[in-house]
Order: sequence, then C-alpha cells, then structure tokens
Amino acid sequence: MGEYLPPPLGILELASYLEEKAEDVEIEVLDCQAEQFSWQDLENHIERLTPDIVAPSALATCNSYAVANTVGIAKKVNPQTTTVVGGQHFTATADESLAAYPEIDIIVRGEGEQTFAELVREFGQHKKPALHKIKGISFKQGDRIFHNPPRAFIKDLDDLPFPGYHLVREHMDKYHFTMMAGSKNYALIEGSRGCPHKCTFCSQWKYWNGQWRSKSAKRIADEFEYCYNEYGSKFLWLVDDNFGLGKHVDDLCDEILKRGIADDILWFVQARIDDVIQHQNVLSKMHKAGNQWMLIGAESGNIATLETFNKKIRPSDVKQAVELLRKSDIFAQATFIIGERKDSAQTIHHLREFANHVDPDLAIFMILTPFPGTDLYEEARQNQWIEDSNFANYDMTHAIMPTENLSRKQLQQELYKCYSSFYGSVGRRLKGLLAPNKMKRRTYRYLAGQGLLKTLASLF
Ligand code: B12
Repeated sequence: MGEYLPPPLGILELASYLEEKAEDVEIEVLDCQAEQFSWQDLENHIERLTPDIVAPSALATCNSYAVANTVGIAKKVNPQTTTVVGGQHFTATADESLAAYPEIDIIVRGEGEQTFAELVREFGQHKKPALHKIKGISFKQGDRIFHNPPRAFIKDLDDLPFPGYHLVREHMDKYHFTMMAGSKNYALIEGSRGCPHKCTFCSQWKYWNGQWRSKSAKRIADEFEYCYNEYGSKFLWLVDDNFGLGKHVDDLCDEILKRGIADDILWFVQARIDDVIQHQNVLSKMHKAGNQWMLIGAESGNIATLETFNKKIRPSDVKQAVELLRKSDIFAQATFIIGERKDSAQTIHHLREFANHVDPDLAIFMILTPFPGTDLYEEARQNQWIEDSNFANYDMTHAIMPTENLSRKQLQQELYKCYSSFYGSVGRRLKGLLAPNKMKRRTYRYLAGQGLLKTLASLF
C-alpha cells in the first residue's frame, strides 16, 4: 500500500466516549506512529505521564506482539499500572492471551465503548474494583482467568460521540495515504459496524455477531462535514466492512451534496459485488457525491472456491460489477484470495487469468490467512494445517499454511506470480498511466516507483 499514516480511529472512538461518559478522567491519546516513537521513547513517555491505565489499540492480529510489548513497557515502568487490551485478536484469543502474557490485566471483548467506560469508572471510584460485575471483560485474578458474560451491542450508533480527532489535533495534517490520495489530509469515518454475510475467511462477522448496524445518513454526513471543516480532511475512508449500497447510501449522497463539499472531497468504501449489481442505480450519484474509489471482494473465479468461502457471488458477477463501476467512473479495486486448501499451481494460474479477464483498476492478491476468530482458524488448527504460528506474519501476504498441492514456499511464489502477471503487463501499465480516470493515472504512476515485485520476491 506504499506510504501511509492513518489516524488511530478505534482508540479515538473509545477516547471520545470516555470523555462523555466517565467524568474526572484525564485522557491522552498517544499516536506512536505519528510521533515516530521508538520503544524507548514510549517508555520515557509513560514514565513522565504516570498513567493509571494503559490501553493500546490493536487493529489486526499481526500487531499482537506490539500490543503485548506496549503493555509490557507500561508494567516495567510501574507494575501497578492497569493494562487493558481489546479488539478482534484479543477477543478471539482471550484465554490464551491472558495465559501467555502476564503483562495483560484485562481484555475488553467485542464492542469497546461501554465496557471500557464502565471499567475506567470502576477503577476511578474504587480502590478494589469489582471486575466480576463488568460485562464483556476477561481478566486474571491470581492464577485464575475469568470470562464475564458478553455485553449487548449499542442499539443506535448515532448515540456515539464523534471520534476524538481533537485528541490528536496536532497530527491531523500528517495523516495521509499517498497512493490513494496524494497529500490530501486523511480521516477515517465509521458508517456502520458488522456484516450480515458469513464468509469463512473473515474475522469480522463473528466479532460483530453477524449483525449490521448503521449510523443514519445525516449523522455520517455530519462526520464528513466536521472532518472537512475542522481539519481540512479531504480523503475520507469509510471503514465499514460492508457499506451496503441500499437506500441509506442514496440518502447519504443527498446529504453530502446538500452540504456543498462533494467536489472537494474524495471518499472510499468497501462494498459487496452483489450490492453493486443490485443497487447500480446509486453509483452515478455516489460518484457525484465524491465517491471515487471502491473496494470489492472478488476472491476467486472458481465456483467451488467461492462456495467454500460462502461468498454467495458468481464469477460472472465480478466482471459485471467492475464494468458498472467503470461506467460510473469509480476506481475499482478488487481483492483475490489464493491458498484455499484445494489450490494448485493450475487453479492459481486460472485465478490469474480470471483477474486479467475481469481487469479491475487495481488488483490485490492475498494469501488465505487463518485469523483467530474465524471458522477457518478452528478448522486449520484441528487439522494441523498451520505451519507458521508467528502472528506477526498474519497479514495476508505471508503464507501461513500450505494447500493440499502447494508448500508454503510455493504459495509465496504464486503470490509473486499473481502480481507480476497483473502488473508486469506493459499494456496494462501504459493503460494505467494514460487512463482517463485521474485516480488510476495517479495510482499507476505511484506504483511504478514502488518496487512492489522486488518486495514480494524477498518473501521466498
Ligand atoms: C481502516 C483499516 C485499516 C487502515 C488502518 C487504520 C488504523 N490504523 O486505524 C489500514 C489501511 C492502514 C489497514 C491496514 C491493515 N489492515 Co486493516 N482494517 C481497517 C478497517 C477497515 C477499519 C478499522 C477501524 O478503524 N474500525 C473501526 C473501529 C471503531 O473498530 P475497531 O478498531 O474494531 O475498534 C472497536 C472494537 O474492536 C474495540 N477495540 C479495538 N481495539 C481496542 C483496544 C482497547 C484497549 C479496547 C478497550 C477496545 C478496543 O473497541 C472499538 C470500539 O468499539 C478494518 C475492518 C473494520 N471494519 O474494522 C480492517 C482490518 C482491521 N484490517 C485488517 C488487516 C488484515 C490489515 C492489514 C494486515 C492489511 C495488510 N495486508 O497490510 C494491515 C495491518 C496494518 C498494521 N500493521 O496495523 C483486518 C484484520 C484481521 C485480523 N483479525 O487480523 C481487518 C479486520 C479487515 C478484515 N475484514 O479482515 N487497515
């Protein structure tokens, strides 16, 4: 993805909720990436700040050791500091993580806002906090690990305060995503949580219990406008797993257009291919309202593989969706997955042909990764398919498991071949550099200087 610095949205949402619901709490959001902190800088900072609670963001499984290291540093500075972690990885591995990392005191499982606020209030009010009564946490007491009952989800996401961007105000000008938006200020906006579909490789739907909850169109547009006016954010990335594309998107576009900011912003969404087809009428309005980039999950051109993934689309839908996006001048990024158990050199060769046939503006090839929390993880563990248990490599670029026909090394080589087949084509590169769509021209110019293939070759 090249050069980027994203704002830490998850932790900013927790922070603004705390500000609203837990009085007398002093909050500092420390963005270590924006500060370019070393581990030593972090240690010095924690020493100066003397926090009662340290709660790092996690985002993805591949960051789990960095999270453990962060709370380890907090404990080293002061063993009395309470350390709290959360997010998908630690929710899915609550038992193992508490056992493996003595430096983690408490895990907030699932949706964080209410649980974390209640926890912080409890610590503020009582010398001996009554952890057993707080729903949604797992914790250690002595040698025993406790898992309290889960907490119900927030009913209406419009009740959440805006993310606490003011807590990282000094960094707002630094957040950027060069490949996607050049030097435009970059902000993340959450329109909805969860997804009703149940793709076997995805760790999100189980985490959000197969439910999809959305903020209202007005509320999402308010956040767009706020980030634009207050921080000059012109590249707005909607983090929704599944943007939906139904009537609420039509309404959202009306709201954005009404506010007169559409021509000056660029926004990005992830959507399902069947929704692109079903709601194709909304695409041109989306483009008019500033949506210039959409990510769609194609995953495979093989019907059996799509069924194994429980993806519920047909290969022919992929081509149709890309064409619809192209017609609306929305830059189409498609993802493809290799490494399904039955994959062989031949099936992946077919996938490459499929990707070339579908011809999205940008293709991302990923290796099937058994993220904790997925059915795939359980299946892979039971069958002892997992050969790499270093979570730092769980980034969909490293091969973690072999297939029935390919070793991990061969799979890694196949990933390289996928990129080199798609981007090695001189015709595609030229078409990209001269494309009528300005996003495409910029992306291909950027990619040309990235040495992507060299990096991928270094993985095997
Ligand atoms: C935006 C985004 C990015 C941005 C970064 C954004 C950032 N720094 O904040 C970019 C593009 C850079 C990115 C990169 C990657 N990403 Co990403 N990303 C997302 C996305 C779309 C949104 C994240 C978000 O802000 N969500 C909204 C917030 C509010 O939700 P949340 O983080 O889950 O937090 C809530 C709770 O989980 C909980 N919580 C979370 N953390 C904590 C911590 C504490 C202490 C507490 C109490 C509670 C708590 O409370 C919060 C409020 O309820 C998610 C999918 C998704 N919709 O969440 C994928 C996702 C997190 N990414 C994923 C992956 C795999 C990656 C990459 C590895 C991809 C790659 N190959 O490079 C890299 C990893 C980079 C890195 N080392 O961190 C996967 C992770 C899967 C997994 N289990 O590991 C996800 C889930 C996508 C998916 N469907 O598979 N990503």
